[in-house]
Amino acid sequence: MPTVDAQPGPFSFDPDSTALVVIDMQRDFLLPGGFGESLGNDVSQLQKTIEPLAALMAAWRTAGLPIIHTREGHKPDLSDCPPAKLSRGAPSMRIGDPGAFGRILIRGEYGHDIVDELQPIEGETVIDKPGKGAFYATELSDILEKDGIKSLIVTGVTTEVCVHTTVREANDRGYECLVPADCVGSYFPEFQQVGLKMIAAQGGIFGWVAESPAVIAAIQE
Ligand code: TIU
Repeated sequence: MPTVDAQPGPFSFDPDSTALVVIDMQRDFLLPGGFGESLGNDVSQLQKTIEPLAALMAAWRTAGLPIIHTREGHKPDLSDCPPAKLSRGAPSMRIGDPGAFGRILIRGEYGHDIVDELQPIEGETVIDKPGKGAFYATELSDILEKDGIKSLIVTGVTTEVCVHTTVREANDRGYECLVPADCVGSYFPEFQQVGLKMIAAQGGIFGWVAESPAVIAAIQE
């Protein structure tokens, strides 16, 4: 069984029951001039995940293993956006407002879609989620159950928000989660560091943390 050198200890997984989950690598969060940057965030902190994640996705595809992509966003009429989420932020920057890449976080808009480098290929699953976690109000549980998935390699942005929420949701549902540190990103370096520590602390309270080259080496063995 492939084994990855990880914190708090080695992570072993059966490739036949493991999916790579790529959380919210969307233009609205990652591109200069987009929603994330308009909120005052440093998007370069997220952009550095693109290259290692592209390499991990390529190795995963070569091994013939499943990739599940997620996108955070809402219906054009915002009927799936709770008022509390909508009202947050500066009034000129609300979800649904016109942004540099179309209406912010609205399904079907250019900014809502995944960055060019990490676009899904045919046969891969794309989950549109209205919340931070990938399980809330989505078909993810059904898909994982149908495919016999037991372990998740969780990547994407942002570490302390949608990645963390998803790892926590997965943890409560009995999935083993490994987070490759170089394939998750936060706008805030201190949240990146502490967010990763929180996953592996207490003997792996939410899961394991590793570097992506170790995951790639494990599936190529
Ligand atoms: N995908 C995700 O993390 N959504 C966010 O809103 N993240 C922030 O850090 N704002």
